[in-house]
Amino acid sequence: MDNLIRKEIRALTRDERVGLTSAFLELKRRGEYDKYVKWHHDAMEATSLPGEPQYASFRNHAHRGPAFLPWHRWFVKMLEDELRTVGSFRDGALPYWDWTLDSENPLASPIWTADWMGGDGNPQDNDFIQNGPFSNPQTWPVVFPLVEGRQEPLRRSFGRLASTLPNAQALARAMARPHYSEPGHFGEQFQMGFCNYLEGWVTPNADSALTDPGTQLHNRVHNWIGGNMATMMSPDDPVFFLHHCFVDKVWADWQAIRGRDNYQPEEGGALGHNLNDDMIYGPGDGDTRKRLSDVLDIAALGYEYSSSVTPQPPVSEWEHRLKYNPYI
Ligand SMILES: [Cu+2]
Repeated sequence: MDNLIRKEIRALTRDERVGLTSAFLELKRRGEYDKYVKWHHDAMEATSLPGEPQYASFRNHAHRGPAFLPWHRWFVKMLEDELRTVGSFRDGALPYWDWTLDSENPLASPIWTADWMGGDGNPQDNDFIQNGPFSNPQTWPVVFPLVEGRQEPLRRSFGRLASTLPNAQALARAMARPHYSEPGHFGEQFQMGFCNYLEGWVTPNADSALTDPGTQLHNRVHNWIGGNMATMMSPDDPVFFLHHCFVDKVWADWQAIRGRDNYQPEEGGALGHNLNDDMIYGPGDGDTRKRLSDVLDIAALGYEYSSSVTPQPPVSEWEHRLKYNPYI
């Protein structure tokens, strides 16, 4: 079977967009969506619910460490496979949102239109979003924070927690890193491995070429969107998956340069972060639970990425890319 081709959000037809948003709504209606929110929540370090591990050595199993990329690769793939069980998305592939294309004018991104993912929240009304396919709490109830019986609309707060989206220059700084991870393997600002860089923990304190203050890249996108996206339950907002699809593409692009099997550490890292460790706290159950080493090859998982984006980004973006593109 041919690989699925994941395209940039701007390259989808209107029918493809509607097919995708309808499939998200159908998974929610079937009661199959919120398990993704729970898996993500349970894999995170900070705890907010009774009965969760409180001991100091408890480590985040999906973030702030090298498992970040493979854990989320499988998380996104499982969701994509389940979306494809819905008729409207039978032949679909999840699109990626290249947020660097929108860094100069994030509010004008086509992703926020009412026939795509909908727009910003209303600060006068708890940051609840006002339009789009996910604004109706009857059809897109957010169960927050996974407390039985409590539901509310989706929240966003564009630009409040971070004032800008990451730009192509910041992304190129990550792409230029030669090692997947570096000794220590913790998500702190002087650990300059590719994965830590892309997750966003390397700040201008460690790389003065970065122009935005504070947290970067993947983290910054969560914060710029705000609302549910800035919580442990960030998959409550389906834009999570379009964001993480791009993060996954960036990793696949880096793997094409540096080698697919260039994962570190092989051993000696935190539990759940070594090459042959199982992914902890999902994603998946039983046969769908994977080891990190099972997901290093996207072709073996049945998909690839289209690099063509329509329309072309502004010239200045391309200049950044040409200047820093490690292919050249
Ligand atoms: Cu995550």
